[in-house]
Amino acid sequence: MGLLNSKHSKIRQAQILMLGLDSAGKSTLLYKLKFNDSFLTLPTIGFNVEMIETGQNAAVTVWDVGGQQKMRTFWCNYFENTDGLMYVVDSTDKQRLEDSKKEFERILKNELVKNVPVVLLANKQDVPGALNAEEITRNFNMKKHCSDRNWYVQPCCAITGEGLAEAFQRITTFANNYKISREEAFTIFKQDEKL
Ligand SMILES: Nc1nc2c(ncn2[C@@H]2O[C@H](COP(=O)(O)OP(=O)(O)OP(=O)(O)O)[C@@H](O)[C@H]2O)c(=O)[nH]1
Ligand SMILES: [Mg+2]
Repeated sequence: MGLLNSKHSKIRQAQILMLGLDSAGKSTLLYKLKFNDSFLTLPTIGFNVEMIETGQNAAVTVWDVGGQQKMRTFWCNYFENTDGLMYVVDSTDKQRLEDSKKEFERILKNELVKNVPVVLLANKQDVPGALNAEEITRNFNMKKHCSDRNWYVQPCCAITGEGLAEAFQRITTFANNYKISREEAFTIFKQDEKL
């Protein structure tokens, strides 16, 4: 995975929004994927944005927005035009699991991200005692809350990079399919308008 060159104008490019509580590992994950390296991160104030190539003729723009409490009220400012949502969970932070779940449910209720596909990342799997993907799936009641969209729960470790490529392949496929169905719906709407 690497930098994209601006000449690649024909590349399908989905917009991916990455959210989750502070310290979930969003920025670590983003930079591991982008540079294949582990960086010391500081809490994100505002956002980071990176373009990541996910395959031949496929790329995603990833928006990594700070997760501190005071930043969460601004999350909705990034919802418009999102083709895929990545929600990062610190699988070791059992105390704040409920908070994380509440924020997740709040996002899903927003009309602007209705039907937008979700990949939930069960991060920090390298830490002994971390909840596994099945436990996170159950805890977040994914079947119920994501019944109106494509979803997947991916176990990962942002430090070693394990699970990240799979997660990004998955969200890219989901997001491109979502984009196509949205464009088709828009075309039908426009045709109906002409009648
Ligand atoms: N053990 C372990 N630590 C991790 C992992 N991912 C991130 N961390 C650590 O978790 C801490 C927070 O990581 P960040 O990437 O800054 O978290 P963030 O989600 O971007 O946080 P905000 O910017 O405040 O929203 C850092 O000390 C990371 O090194 C992981 O998979 N395993
Ligand atoms: Mg960050």
